[in-house]
Amino acid sequence: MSLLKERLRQQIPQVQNNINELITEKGNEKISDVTVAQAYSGLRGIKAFVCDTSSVSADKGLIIRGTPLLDITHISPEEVFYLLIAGELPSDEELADLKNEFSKHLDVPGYVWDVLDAMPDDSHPMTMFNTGILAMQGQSVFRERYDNGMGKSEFWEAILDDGIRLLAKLPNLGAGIYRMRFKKGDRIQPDINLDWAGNFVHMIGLPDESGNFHKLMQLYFMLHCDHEGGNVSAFAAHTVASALSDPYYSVCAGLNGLAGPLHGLANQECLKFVLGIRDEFNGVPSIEELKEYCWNRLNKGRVIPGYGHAVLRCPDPRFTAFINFGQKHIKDDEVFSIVDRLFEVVPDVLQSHGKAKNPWPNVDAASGALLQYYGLKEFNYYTVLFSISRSMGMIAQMVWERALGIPITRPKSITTEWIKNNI
Ligand code: CMX
Repeated sequence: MSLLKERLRQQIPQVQNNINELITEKGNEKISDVTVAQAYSGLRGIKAFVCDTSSVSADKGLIIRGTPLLDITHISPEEVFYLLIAGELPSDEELADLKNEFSKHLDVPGYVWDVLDAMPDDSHPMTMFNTGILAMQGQSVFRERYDNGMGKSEFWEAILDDGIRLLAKLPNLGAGIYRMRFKKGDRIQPDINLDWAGNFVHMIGLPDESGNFHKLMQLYFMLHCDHEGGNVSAFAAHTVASALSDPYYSVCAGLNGLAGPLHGLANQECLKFVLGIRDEFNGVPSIEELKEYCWNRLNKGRVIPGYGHAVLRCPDPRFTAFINFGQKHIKDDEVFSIVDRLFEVVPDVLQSHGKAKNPWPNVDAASGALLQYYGLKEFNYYTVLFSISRSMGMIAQMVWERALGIPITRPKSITTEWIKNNI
């Protein structure tokens, strides 16, 4: 048994007890009211369920198991996955054990590549990625054990088994899709001696003499890992998993939501926007030129990608972490300079525009500039990277939901007629 599983086995009864006590003590207390306006506006701000892997505070951003993101940007994706699930960073032995678990399951079955190969050449990389995940569903440990009568108390273990297997394969699946979709040559086999991000960099096949692309991907995969439970992808995955659909189905469902331009696809939209500015001005525009460019876009009824957020009311610390990385490693790059300058201009513009509740940059505003610098220029691929990382949070949330026996998600909808007649 993996050390992570052993640790969870010890933790789960204690957490179950604590929660049962909490429900006995406070079960009838109210945590939220719902107004008619909220019922018509994406359930915004309604506190209606629990997610302990991470939380998002309006003025601080992502907090992972109690630690603000900017305090732990140095940790690896494997460490953050352990932290999300176990609530603590792993010891050296636990980390080595987790890496060893991943290294056993790196291979993507051949039939997945055949399925992807049969898709049209212009398929979106996210469609290919999600198809690849779904194609592997037949391998689900959860599904097999459920079919064989597994008891409820064992659900979380099977979810964790599936989660580790799926996460281990995602860098391989993602890198293979990159090479296939953008005609970069044969796929590159994974190397069991490399870490999660290192293997991705190795398999995608871009040169990295400085080692800084590896550093960037470590940071990238760490920063995108989770964003509490109510965002589109986490909530979709949570809902689908609550029907006891296995992690292949549930992660795929979540990632289909991540593929929307208001959510994870904004990272592709954002670099497209920035490159459009560079082409229009033949380089880095002045502050005044940039202001006018943004206003023109807003006046056409279009959003400024990479800005705004449903929960945050401050610059996203994930944006700050990327900007810090850029300032250290690629300060003079033209595209990065435009991103930097947009940060000087857009918040004021959005504030004067008066619509967006949050005028500050989100996670997607800076990442593309960094990726393109290191040679990953195909921006319609970027959401695949977000997906590889965000799957960690979805899996961590699912493990705990099954461990705590959270039932099927089924909020109640009402009709407009009901509101007219009953309120
Ligand atoms: N540019 C222009 N207008 C914006 C805006 C932006 N960046 N952000 C919000 N607005 C507008 C909204 O479209 C909305 O307009 P309408 O009243 O005409 O519908 C109004 O301001 C109020 O929106 P809000 O309450 O501030 O924002 P929401 O919670 O509804 O939406 C988000 C949040 C992220 C979808 C929105 O800010 C947006 O579209 N941003 C641009 C896309 C983006 O960067 N998405 C990535 C988010 C991070 C992620 O999930 O990956």
